[in-house]
Amino acid sequence: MSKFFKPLVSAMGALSASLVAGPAFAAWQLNMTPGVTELSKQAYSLHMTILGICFGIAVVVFGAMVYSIIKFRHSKGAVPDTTLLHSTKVEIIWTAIPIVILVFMAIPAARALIKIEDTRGSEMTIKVTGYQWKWQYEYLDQSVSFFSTLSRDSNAARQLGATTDVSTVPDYLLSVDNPLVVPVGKKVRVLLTAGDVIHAWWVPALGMKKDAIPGFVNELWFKADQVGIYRGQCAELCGRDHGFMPVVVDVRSQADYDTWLKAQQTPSTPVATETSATEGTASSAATSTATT
Ligand SMILES: [Cu+2]
Repeated sequence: MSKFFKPLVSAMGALSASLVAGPAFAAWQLNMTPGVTELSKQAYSLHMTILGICFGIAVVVFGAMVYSIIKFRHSKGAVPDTTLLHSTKVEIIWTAIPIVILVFMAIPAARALIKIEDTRGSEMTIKVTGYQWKWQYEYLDQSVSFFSTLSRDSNAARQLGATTDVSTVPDYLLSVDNPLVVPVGKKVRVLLTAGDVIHAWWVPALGMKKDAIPGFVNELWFKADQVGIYRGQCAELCGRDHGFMPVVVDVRSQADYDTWLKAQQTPSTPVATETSATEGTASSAATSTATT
């Protein structure tokens, strides 16, 4: 092995070993999550359809290429075909086919995009404000408002010089003190903004991610089909502690949600902590996995 390749190969070996040995590998998953909302499922099926089309195109194009290279090689006495050069018929065919494919893909994609933007018929609205480095949730019309910050155990374990083994911290860097609590099966409209710099509110299982921009109000909606806790992160590099402002959405049954809401509206009761909820379906931003 040459002087150049030896360190390269050992570096690649070390890299692959670290990838295999890393704790993230335990949740190794190639595909995106189908999620638990109507929109996330639609995005997932759209992704699978288009992936299938791309795969089909790749098989046809590379198949034809490999076949031609082998079948019509110079050593077999192949003579270049000049009839395809500047042929109007061929030009029309190889322009029309991709157009048809693109239109075929654009129809379901446009349908999904229109649905994503359609917040009509929302049953409740929550204003979400990003700050360095926490989220504020305000339930408009319910007079409930609270901040959501990184959970105490994750925060202690992440400090420089901390001796805690982070693998022992439950949902390390993906848990908060006060999650966003919403009822299952309700169309929830989220109004997004920020108080300082640009953040982005992202929960993979809900299929939604949008920027929270100071001075602007963005909106998104979701309707969770399953009770559970869904985790995400700030997805816009927002400063030093960008990695320490996770998003946790606690989807509860209507009855549980009503009880929680009533408790919030009683002034002396502190907001429910994440640990008080039943952990049903979980999704982490790091793995984009939803399991039941
Ligand atoms: Cu942020």
